[in-house]
Amino acid sequence: MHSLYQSDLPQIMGVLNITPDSFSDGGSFIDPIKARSRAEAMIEEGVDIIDVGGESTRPGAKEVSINEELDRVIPVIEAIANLGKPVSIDTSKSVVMLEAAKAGAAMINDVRALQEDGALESAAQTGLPICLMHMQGKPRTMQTNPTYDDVVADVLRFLELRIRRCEAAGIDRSLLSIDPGFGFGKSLEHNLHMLKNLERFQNLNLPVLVGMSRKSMLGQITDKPVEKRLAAGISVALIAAIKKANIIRVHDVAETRDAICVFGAVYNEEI
Ligand code: 7PM
Repeated sequence: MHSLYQSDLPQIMGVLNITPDSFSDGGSFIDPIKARSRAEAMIEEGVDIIDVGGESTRPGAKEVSINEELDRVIPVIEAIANLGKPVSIDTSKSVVMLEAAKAGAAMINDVRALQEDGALESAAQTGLPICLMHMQGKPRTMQTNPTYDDVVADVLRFLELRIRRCEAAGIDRSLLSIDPGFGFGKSLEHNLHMLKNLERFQNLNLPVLVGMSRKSMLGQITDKPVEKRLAAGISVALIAAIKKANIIRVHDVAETRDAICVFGAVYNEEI
């Protein structure tokens, strides 16, 4: 049995958070065996890329030390790198990029678009594909008063600049993808305007990745807490698919995949 999921449909990136607050063991102990079963479950559900993140970038979150982030993510990457699906490392830290690559990571996902010290050079050194995401401000304060002239134009200009810096550092353009960074220094209006105009991000001729799963924009729209945002998350994922997103980053792999599969079956190359 196989579904009607077509190759022109977006890839599903599944979130495997290994921050202590997201794995309810309490404390800072993260069990690679538990993480591996979560990864296996996502593969069952049809995930295409597994995104491992050890730094909480939630608005207001405090920063994580290099050693703490390494202790969280490296054992997990080692435990899941041989499951047959590419693993991406959600990090901004140069050392974490290098160590994750050695541990078997197949992609770098950086919410700070390689702006931290040494990140550009280290990412280049790994030779891995890279997702460059836009964020305004820093996680602790970014939601205070986000301001843009034209959010899509401003985000595009930033991403273009980062692409040029990557190319200057010797990274082949074909390794890059871009992400407008939903919720990262954006009001609800900014987020909605970006989603409505998502096709404009295709102008850079690079794969477009989006992540809206469980985010507060969905809470603002539905007035529901994080554990009741599944339907809203599927809805925005579907809109992103219609607007030609190439990779969709979600917590709920099976449900999102079904929704996008239906879209593909109905429209089958017509849009
Ligand atoms: C805790 C709170 C952990 C919030 C993680 C988060 C994106 C990302 C994140 C995104 C890309 C979340 C965020 N969001 N990477 N990493 N795009 N490329 O809500 O939108 O998942 S972390």
